[in-house]
Amino acid sequence: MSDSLSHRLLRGDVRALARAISLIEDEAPEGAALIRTVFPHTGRAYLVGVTGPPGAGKSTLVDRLTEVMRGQGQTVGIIAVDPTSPFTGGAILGDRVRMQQHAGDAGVYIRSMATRGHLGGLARATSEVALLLDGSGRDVVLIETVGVGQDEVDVVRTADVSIVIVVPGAGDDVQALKAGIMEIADIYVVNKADREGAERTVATLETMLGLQRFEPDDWRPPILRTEAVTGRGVPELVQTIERFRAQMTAQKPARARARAAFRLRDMLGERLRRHIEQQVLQPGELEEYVTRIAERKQDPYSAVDEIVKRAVRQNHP
Ligand SMILES: Nc1nc2c(ncn2[C@@H]2O[C@H](COP(=O)(O)OP(=O)(O)OP(=O)(O)O)[C@@H](O)[C@H]2O)c(=O)[nH]1
Ligand SMILES: [Mg+2]
Repeated sequence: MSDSLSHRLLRGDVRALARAISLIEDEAPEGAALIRTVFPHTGRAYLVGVTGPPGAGKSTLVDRLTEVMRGQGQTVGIIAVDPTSPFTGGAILGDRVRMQQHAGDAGVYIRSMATRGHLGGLARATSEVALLLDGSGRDVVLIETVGVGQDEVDVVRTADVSIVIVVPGAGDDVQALKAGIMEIADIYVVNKADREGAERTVATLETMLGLQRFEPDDWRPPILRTEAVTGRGVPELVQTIERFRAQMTAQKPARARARAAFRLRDMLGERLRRHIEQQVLQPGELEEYVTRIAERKQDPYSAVDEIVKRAVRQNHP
């Protein structure tokens, strides 16, 4: 079943794509087989991560980027990683409405993903969906995420280029950026440049960048100003993305390796943990360990030693 599905997907069939993404989202067993078949045919799409605080204008900007890229004849896939809990879903609707202008354009495929409920982690689910879009022949995949948690940072890490959006007057947000987002930013965008304080925000970012060290050949993240609502500054942003892509060609193998290493380690950890929870420990045993550790009757190091020893013994009796 999933074999013919993967072949239809590889030919660019949109219904097969939608079905395949659902399998990944539902963490269905067919998903792994699907990824296996599609994987050799991927690596062609350019993955653009767009992150920033809630309401920064990410969706509006993604919509504008899509407009410009479509104008260049590129096909686009959009993954909107939705920040709302599964109980509201308000923003999903918002995104849909905002992206109406691309409805009916077969060159644009939009998919929202919930942030909660991915056992294997949001970053993995997102990168697998990006892989499917890549395999189905999309030239560009735009990934919108709210820049808050480690999960979201990991999502952006899987992109080829990371755009970090900041808005004027968000002094605290700019400070908060330092935490993890700054190290992944390839391009800064001060959106809502029509608002007061935009220049001050640019200056703050400049100062923060000034504290970082760059070698002569390094890419120094540029700071752009956009007005997503009117589209002002968006063509320049697209040009900057292209410039980054061109300059990074030489480093592509290194980036690909880093990403592959991250993914392999992540999947190994996940697989081993699941194996131990399901095949080594008896039902309820994990909770017993948790209780002992919480009550300080056992330390976590010796608990892990014990469990790992049992796992090894089980496989080498
Ligand atoms: N004044 C001004 N408003 C903007 C600009 N860009 C976006 N907005 C408005 O900001 C609001 C939020 O825009 P969205 O695109 O939904 O922002 P978002 O970052 O996707 O929001 P979440 O996905 O909910 O985190 C909307 O009302 C937009 O119209 C801009 O350049 N200037
Ligand atoms: Mg949005």
